Amino acid sequence: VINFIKGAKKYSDFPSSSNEVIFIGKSNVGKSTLINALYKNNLAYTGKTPGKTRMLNFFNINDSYTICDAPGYGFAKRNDNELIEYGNMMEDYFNLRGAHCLSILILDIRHDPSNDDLEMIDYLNNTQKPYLIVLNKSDKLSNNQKANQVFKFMKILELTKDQIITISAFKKIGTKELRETIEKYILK
Ligand SMILES: Nc1nc2c(ncn2[C@@H]2O[C@H](COP(=O)(O)OP(=O)(O)O)[C@@H](O)[C@H]2O)c(=O)[nH]1
Ligand SMILES: [Mg+2]
Repeated sequence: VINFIKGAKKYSDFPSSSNEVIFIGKSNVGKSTLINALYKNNLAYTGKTPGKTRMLNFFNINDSYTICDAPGYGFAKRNDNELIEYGNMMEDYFNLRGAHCLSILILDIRHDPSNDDLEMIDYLNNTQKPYLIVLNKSDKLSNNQKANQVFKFMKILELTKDQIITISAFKKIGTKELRETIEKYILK
């Protein structure tokens, strides 16, 4: 069974879990679309209203692991209070979550990483927790453009080709392979 568990903003409200995957990225990069493509239609909320998406939303994947849909960062309209709230929530998550945890950082393949993206990557490097970089919206580019962008991301992020996964959540290209990669990691 794949189902929504709950939304939570602070550590004491997080559901218990021993294996977990968290999906992180800017607003609109396709986090919720990706979760639905990987696991189940209409599982994660993909609308534009921020309300529900301002918390961490947890889902149960066949009782074998949990996934977490994180709110998007770098949203221009967010005020200081919201930014502090976001920061505190993510600090709680990364500092206190004991679960065997894998982060999936989603970027838009069409655009260079923003300062917010680079800060998040820095942060993940500092937590020393494992993460995968996923380039989404590949359906928007030609094969040539895709190859150029992957090369650019490799240089900017100082990663090798196999550390970057290219997908289209919308067209479900590369999503089966991504789920296999996630499960190989999280269930070992
Ligand atoms: N063309 C294209 N659009 C996508 C893709 N993934 C997501 N989108 C669109 O991008 C918008 C934001 O998606 P959403 O999943 O809500 O982003 P989130 O804010 O990161 O959760 C929606 O209009 C999606 O249909 C993709 O792979 N290709
Ligand atoms: Mg979302």
